[in-house]
Amino acid sequence: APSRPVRIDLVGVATASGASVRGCGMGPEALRVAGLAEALMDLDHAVADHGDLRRAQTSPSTHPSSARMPEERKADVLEMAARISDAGHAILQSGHVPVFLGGDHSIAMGTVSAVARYCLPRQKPVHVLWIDAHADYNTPQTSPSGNLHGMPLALLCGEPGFDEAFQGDWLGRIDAHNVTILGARSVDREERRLVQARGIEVIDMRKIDQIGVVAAVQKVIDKAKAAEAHLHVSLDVDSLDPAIAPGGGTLVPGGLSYREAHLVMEMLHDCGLVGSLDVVELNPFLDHGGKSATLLVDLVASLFGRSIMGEEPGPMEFVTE
Ligand code: 4U7
Ligand code: MN
Ligand code: MN
Ligand code: MN
Repeated sequence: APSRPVRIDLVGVATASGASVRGCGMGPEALRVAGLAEALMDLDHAVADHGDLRRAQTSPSTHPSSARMPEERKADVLEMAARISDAGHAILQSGHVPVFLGGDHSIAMGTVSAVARYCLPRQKPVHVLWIDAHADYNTPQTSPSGNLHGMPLALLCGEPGFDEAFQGDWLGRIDAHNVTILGARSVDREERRLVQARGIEVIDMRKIDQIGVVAAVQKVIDKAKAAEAHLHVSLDVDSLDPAIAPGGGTLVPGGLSYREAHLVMEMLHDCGLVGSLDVVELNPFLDHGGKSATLLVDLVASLFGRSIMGEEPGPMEFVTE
């Protein structure tokens, strides 16, 4: 089947308010410099870059790094989430494929909300593939760090413990049974208890070692296909092994290899179900000469149809109006 070129809308979210390590606010620009738009256009897609969402002003802090007061950072995260949710929703309504460039992973509170709000009235189930070293399923009660980039999935799955400030019209909900976490190797004790209680599928690194990424990802694809779902992919740079992707603030050894990660993306392309994407947590300040940024761009290219032998890529039946 011939590949269908799509219209891809890039939305940068220049923020690190959900993290304690600063620098991932520069992520969107590093992905541009690494040639993201060019790589997608080279695959015959139409690309529009919406530029970056960012706060108009940030108050300088007298403290180093983890710096600003938790309440102030929370307000930033929530403001950005609302803006991302509205921007993403508008892009989906125009029939385009939004690609969100983080920024820390708290931006997924907004990105996945956009997808959920778009799909709900269309009776389209939302499936989420969360590719990450972490589960990002802490609540404000269970979080060991208080950092909101460790909590987006819990909020999106309707976990109690988030105060009313999190419950705006911008928030969309997803079903925990439609979430798969791939590549996990650092899950906090209380977080693990929650993830297990809600029935979230976790394909951790041990499982990948044992069954391989092909079987792991095929399972996710089969389930999404059977449900005729919109598949949202949320790619955290720390899912990758730190040896190939050093540009992250929360690195954990033992991650996905170069080929494992590409194979995941190639399979996702061929399934034709992916309708939206996050690329998050890239920290250019910690990266080694653009190594991680370049890898992420190549992975996104694989997801959008780049293949080694340039064969006609499989169907790309993205959600359109
Ligand atoms: B990321 C952590 F405690 N679980 O909640 C937490 F280990 O978006 C890390 O996946 C969260 O990078 C990492 O702070 C968030 C910690
Ligand atoms: Mn994450
Ligand atoms: Mn992570
Ligand atoms: Mn991280």
